[in-house]
Amino acid sequence: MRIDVVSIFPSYFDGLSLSLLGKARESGILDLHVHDLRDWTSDRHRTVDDTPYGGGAGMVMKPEPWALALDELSAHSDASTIIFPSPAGEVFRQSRARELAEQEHLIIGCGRYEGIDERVFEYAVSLGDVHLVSLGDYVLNGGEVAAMAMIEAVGRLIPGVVGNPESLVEESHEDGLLEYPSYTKPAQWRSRDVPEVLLSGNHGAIATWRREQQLERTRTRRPDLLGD
Ligand code: JD2
Repeated sequence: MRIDVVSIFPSYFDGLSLSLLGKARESGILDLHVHDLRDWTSDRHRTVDDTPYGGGAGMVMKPEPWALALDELSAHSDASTIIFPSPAGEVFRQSRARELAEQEHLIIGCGRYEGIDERVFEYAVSLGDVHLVSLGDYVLNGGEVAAMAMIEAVGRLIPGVVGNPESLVEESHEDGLLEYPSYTKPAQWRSRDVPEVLLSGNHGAIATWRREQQLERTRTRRPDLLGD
């Protein structure tokens, strides 16, 4: 998979090259390219923003640099999926991460200020499959942190990125429930015991206990996942 990220803060993504995505990148499974939006400006000050029509606080990202960036980057593949992190987008879930992990080319446009001129989203539809996606119901200052979360969630689903394929089906959200609690040695620590069933060697009893824990945690912490 090729991922192109466009941002006015490309150095935000430096840390992403490390961690679990590092290996995928080296092997060519994940080909990440981070770009500075200002490279598609042509004025002396490399301007990317302007005042909003209709008035209001803050600035809006100008459409021209975005269109040039999207024209150039979408030409790298026959089928681009173009993602704009946005507080007004659909919430990003594991189901979306699975969908995106199947694409050959993602372009992620990270806005700043009060966001991007609306016509950019309309124009992008002529270049690829466009999605406005929100990380969740809280306000960030721009799309970069959301883009990094999405890249990490998608990247680890690409075959060859996670070492152990079993770990993908067992964890949170893959089966629509929260994870069961995990323990490691020592078996007793500061007067706290590891649940006895986990030391029993009874794999059936362990599986049953873990499923009960998943259901109970989901019921108390995330009832919305059980369909309320
Ligand atoms: C962004 C901003 C409009 C207020 C580009 C915020 C996001 N879950 C999420 N919260 N906020 C964002 C997000 C994404 C992109 C931009 N801003 C600042 N815009 C109103 C603040 C500018 C996601 N994904």
